[in-house]
Amino acid sequence: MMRRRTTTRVSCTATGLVMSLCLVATLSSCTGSSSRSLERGEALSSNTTSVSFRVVPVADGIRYPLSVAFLPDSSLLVAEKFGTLRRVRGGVVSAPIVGVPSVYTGGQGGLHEVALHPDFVSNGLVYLAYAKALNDGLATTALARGRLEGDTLRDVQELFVARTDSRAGQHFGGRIAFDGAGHLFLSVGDRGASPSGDLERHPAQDLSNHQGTIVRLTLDGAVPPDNPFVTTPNARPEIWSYGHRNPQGLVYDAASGTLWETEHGPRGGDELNRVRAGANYGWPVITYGRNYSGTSITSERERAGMEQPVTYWVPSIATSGLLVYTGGAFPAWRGSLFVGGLAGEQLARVSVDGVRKTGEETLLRGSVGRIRDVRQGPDGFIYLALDRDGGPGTIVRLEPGP
Ligand SMILES: [Ca+2]
Repeated sequence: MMRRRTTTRVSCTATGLVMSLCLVATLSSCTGSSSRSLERGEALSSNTTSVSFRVVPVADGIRYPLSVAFLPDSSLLVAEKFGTLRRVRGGVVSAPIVGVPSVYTGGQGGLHEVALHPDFVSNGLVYLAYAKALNDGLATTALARGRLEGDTLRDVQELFVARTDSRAGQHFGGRIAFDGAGHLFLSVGDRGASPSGDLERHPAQDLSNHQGTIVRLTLDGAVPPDNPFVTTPNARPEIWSYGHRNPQGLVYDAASGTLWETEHGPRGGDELNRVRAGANYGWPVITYGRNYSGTSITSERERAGMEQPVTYWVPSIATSGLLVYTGGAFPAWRGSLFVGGLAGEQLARVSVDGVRKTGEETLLRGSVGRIRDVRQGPDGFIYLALDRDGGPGTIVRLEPGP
């Protein structure tokens, strides 16, 4: 493996990794001449071309950001774990946007995703995926949309409530992707159901609930008539794929017509999957991970009728946030997948030839914090939503250059 070094610098006079002084200032005031190394920015390259970039602060004053979406005016919507949605404009963070549905925030539950309708410019519609409290202490994953007017969300409609009813606080999934052909995909986690006993009867292998699935809906929340299980007895007709654990990365690559997904494995076994209609991704019957205690879940790594991941991570990097890069700022990275890591505090760049992984390098290892979301800005820069274990959150972006 080749080992190269990418110098990651930020032109900023603030001290400390959090860069709090610069983050609240405008970018222009952060471009002093006393450049310093933000962090080590070491890139471990494997069959890839190293690219020089710097990390530039965009905003702080955010608490536990989970998801970021760009508005046409280049301002940002930021979804925070504890159920608030804010707008960031010119580095200034707004008060909470009014009208967001009530969010269940216990355990890992929160406001997991904000995404704009493909025709947002004409209809102003914004989708939210979130954990929703039900009766009797139960919670599940839900999808709603509303029309953004200024800093208010109006006419909010609940479009889908997953059948995952559980008192567990884990594994809500909660990512949204659009295929550009009138459908949206929503990821739903397995709600932490124990991978023990008869693994083939685990809820993620059971089509009568939504645990551990990607669902496919029309943009209005209806079931598309060509979904794979609409005629299967006892199956939920919204299901597009199943056998997932906790999918917290989901992106549709329009160029190749591919839906990409990342999911958290248990101890080891985080996965990047190419999601196909009706396919079974195997959890927990097959996995490259083990129980957190170190004990074995299964010795099976593959089985006929179950999909293999395109790649997997052992040890886990805790995959969260997924981007297919198509911008002009980093031509060498065009077509690459960028995978955010929580526990791993790193950004994985995975190159693919459409189906297979052709290379991987690790960026920003241990240097910026937990990466919750990865997005491409209208400027072609790569934006990261960061948190430090639920503490102060920041938005930064990668720009080309030394
Ligand atoms: Ca799998």
